[in-house]
Amino acid sequence: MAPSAMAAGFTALNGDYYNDYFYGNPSFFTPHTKAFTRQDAFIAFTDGGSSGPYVNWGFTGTPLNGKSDDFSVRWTGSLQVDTAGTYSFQTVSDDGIIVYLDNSVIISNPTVHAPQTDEVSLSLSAGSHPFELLYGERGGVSVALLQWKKPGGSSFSTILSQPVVPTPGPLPLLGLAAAFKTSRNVRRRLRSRLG
Ligand SMILES: [Ca+2]
Repeated sequence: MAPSAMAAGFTALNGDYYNDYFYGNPSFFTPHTKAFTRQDAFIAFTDGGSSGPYVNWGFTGTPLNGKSDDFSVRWTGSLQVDTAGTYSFQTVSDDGIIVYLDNSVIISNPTVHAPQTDEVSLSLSAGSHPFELLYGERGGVSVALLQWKKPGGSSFSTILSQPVVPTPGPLPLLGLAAAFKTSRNVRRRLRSRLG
């Protein structure tokens, strides 16, 4: 398929989640063992401390269940650009964040900080661009957001994986709802059998 025929966005967005804070150090990730990996639909997560286009981290049912401090994520993937031109990228981070595109750092705010916005504008060719984002949460509020503004665009929007994959946040709730429904049906059947 020609690159221009593919939808703009991430063709894959692999999230490797780690149990400790990376302290803004890219060398943290390789020697450490990740807690789990999942495919994310976008990068727009918080623990509820900020308003915006966020979902909760969705750690329920993962090895980071109950964790809200001292974790890190390394997202890797491929960013598909359908139209050549000037793209603006914007992150909101709390805490450290480093973004690579085409194997170069395009945003770096690696310190422990309250939510901060960083922006960069780049000229990009149409096609596939290697992407990596390092992020970590030390304590308190956690926010990780990546948005882009396409050539000629007037506002930022969250970059989605194409095809769109389910958001991780609601899944555990859907699972609980299904489990609850099942247990209710089982109880009903038991009651009808006993009664
Ligand atoms: Ca924090």
